[in-house]
Amino acid sequence: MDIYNFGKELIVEAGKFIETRMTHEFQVDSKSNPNDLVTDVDKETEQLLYTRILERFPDHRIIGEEGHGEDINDTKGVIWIVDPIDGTLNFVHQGENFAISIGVFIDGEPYCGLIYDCMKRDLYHAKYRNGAFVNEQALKPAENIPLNQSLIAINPKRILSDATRSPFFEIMAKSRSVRSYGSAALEFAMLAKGQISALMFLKLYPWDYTGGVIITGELGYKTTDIYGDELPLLSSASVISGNPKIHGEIIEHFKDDKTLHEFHDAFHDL
Ligand code: 2AM
Ligand code: CA
Ligand code: CA
Ligand code: CA
Repeated sequence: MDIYNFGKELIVEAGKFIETRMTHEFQVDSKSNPNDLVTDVDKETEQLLYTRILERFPDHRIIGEEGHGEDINDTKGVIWIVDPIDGTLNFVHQGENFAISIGVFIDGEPYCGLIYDCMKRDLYHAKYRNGAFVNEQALKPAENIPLNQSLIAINPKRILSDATRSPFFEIMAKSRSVRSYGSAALEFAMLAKGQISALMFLKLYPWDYTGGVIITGELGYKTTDIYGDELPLLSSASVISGNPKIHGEIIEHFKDDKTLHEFHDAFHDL
């Protein structure tokens, strides 16, 4: 079995693990601040992914939100970038609207992306240059819907900062309306389904976006940082993703270099 098919089976297995595990008690702790939560289920699911990948492919490397791969500082060989639960606040408060997200890279080049909405049992998947699917169904290519006819998704807490407010509020005001679902991976899945036309996320990590970038990239969606540059695999970045038309419209708001740098520094203080 190749890495892609192995990954698809693994993410579904991890989804079943979460579904069963969440019916029992689990501990909830906070990380960087009282609203940044992590549970035993996040940690145990990351451990399951880590163990299974290394059992099958001992020479692969794994980067995960809950502590794996912090020592990795090059992109040689096969790297799995995993988020065991994307949308932990939804997991804790709602028991749904979260996903497992995986991006696999070979020598720094995209290989496959996987997002699993465990509670809906929807698997979004793409092997680089082979199209993108939800379960068995092919997803449709991006349509160039402009900002003023679009729903766009954001991460609201970051946008509330005085330093970041202005350009983001302008973009939001120009859009048809704004949504916030609390899981970057699921918001990429919504982009892939054409339910929203763009997402703007200030300061995400590779485990939040790599799966989604590979899947939506197959459909012609464009994803960059706010500077219009390619996203990193080993550090955080602010993410603008959308059809090529709306991506261009959004990026236009950040074209003044000086402003851009000020905002970027501000995100990293949040
Ligand atoms: P998480 O649930 O895996 O932490 C919520 O709007 C989105 O932002 C989720 O994808 C969430 O991922 C991510 N997120 C939440 N808190 C974050 C933080 N402190 N730093 C970076 N990303 C965060
Ligand atoms: Ca988290
Ligand atoms: Ca995440
Ligand atoms: Ca997570």
